[in-house]
Amino acid sequence: MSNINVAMIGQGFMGRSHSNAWGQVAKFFQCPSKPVMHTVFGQEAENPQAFADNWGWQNAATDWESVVKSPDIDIVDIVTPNFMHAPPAKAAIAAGKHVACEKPIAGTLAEAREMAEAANKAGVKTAVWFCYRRVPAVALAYQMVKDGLIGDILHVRAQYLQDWADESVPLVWRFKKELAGSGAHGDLNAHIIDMTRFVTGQEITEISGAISETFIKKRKLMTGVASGSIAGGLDAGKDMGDVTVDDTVLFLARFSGGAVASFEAARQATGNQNRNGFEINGTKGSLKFDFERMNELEYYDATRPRAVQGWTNIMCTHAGDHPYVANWWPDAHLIGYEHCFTNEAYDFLCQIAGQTPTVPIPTFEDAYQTQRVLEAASLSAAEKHAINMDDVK
Ligand code: SOE
Repeated sequence: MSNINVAMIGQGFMGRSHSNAWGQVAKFFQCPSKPVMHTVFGQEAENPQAFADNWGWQNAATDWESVVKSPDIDIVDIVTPNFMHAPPAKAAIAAGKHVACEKPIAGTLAEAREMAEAANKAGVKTAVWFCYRRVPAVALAYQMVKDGLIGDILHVRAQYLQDWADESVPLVWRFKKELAGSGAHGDLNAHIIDMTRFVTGQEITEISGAISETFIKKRKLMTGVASGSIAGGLDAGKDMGDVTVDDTVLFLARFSGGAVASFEAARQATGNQNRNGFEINGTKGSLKFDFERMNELEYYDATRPRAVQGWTNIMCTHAGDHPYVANWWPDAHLIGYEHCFTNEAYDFLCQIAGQTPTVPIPTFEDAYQTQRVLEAASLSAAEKHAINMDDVK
C-alpha cells in the first residue's frame, strides 16, 4: 500500500479529532493508501511540537506557508479558526494538494466562492468536515430517503442546540465576526443545512424569513491562548470585549422538492448540550434523528396497517446493513463522535484514489452551496424579508 502524507494546519478541539482520525483510519479500514501523519502546524504560543509528540505527528512547524507548498505533502487538512481557512486552502490548492477543511468552509461567502472556484480550476480533491453525514444513522436516513421509503418530503424540521456559551465563557474567536464570520449560525446551522441537503437530496430555494439575536453582548477578555488573545486583541485595553456575532439564528426555508423547512441554531439552549437533529415528514413515512442518541434512527412507516403504525427505533449498529459499522464494533456496542471523523478520513482517501466514498463527500463546491444558504439567512434576518436563493451567488 502506498503512503500519502498529511499535513494538518491548526490544533485545538478539531485538531484532536482529526489527529485521532488520521491515526486510526488505516487500523479500522482497508484504505487505498496509508495516511502518514507528516506535519502539524501551530503558532509558537500553542507549542506545536508538544501537540505533535502527543498525537504522533512526525514533524511540527510554525510556518504554514512552507508546509502547504512542501513536495513531501499530499493532503493539507485545515482545522484553524474560520478566518484562517481560506489562506492555507488557496495556497495548498495552488500547490496542487488535496485539501480537507473544517466547517464552515469560510467566514464569508466571497471566500467560500473563491475556494470552490480555485479547487474546481485546479482539479484537486476537496472535502469539508461536515462530520454528521458519516453518523451511520444519518447515512441510513440518506439511503432510506433515496430508496423512497418515506415518499415525497413535505416538512423538514432541523435544530442544532447547544448550551455551552453562558456568561462564564470569555471572548474567544467564535464571538468575533472578523474571526468566525458568524456565531451559532455558521457554526451550527451550517451542519444542519448540510445534513438536510444531504438527506433530502434537495437544494434550498428560498429563505422565507429569519431572526438573529445576541443575548450576551459583552464577554471577559482572555489572554495567553493564541486564538483567544487574537480575539482579545481586537478589544485591547478594555475589560470586556464586544460580541459581534449571533448567539442564535432561526430561519424558515423551502426545498427544491416543495417541502417547507425550519432551522434553529442556538448556543444557550439550556439543557441541550449537543442536540443536533432533524425530523423529516414524507407522504409515506417520517424519520427522526437526535445526535445525543447518535446510534439510533427513528422511523415511522405510514404504509403499515393503521392499527400497527408507530415509531420504530432502529439501532444503527448492524454490520452490512448500516454504513461504516462493519469496520467498528458488533451490534449495539455503539460508536461516538470521533468515529464520524475517522469514517470521513476513510472516505476522503477513497475519493482521492478515485474510488466511491460510502456516502457523498461535501466538496468545496458543495460547501459553497451551504455557505450561500447561510448568507441568505443572514441577509433575511438583517433586511427582514424573504430571500430567493437565485439572488445569492
Ligand atoms: C462547537 O459548536 C462545536 O465544536 C462545532 O464547532 C462542531 O462543528 C460540532 O461538531 C460540535 O460543536
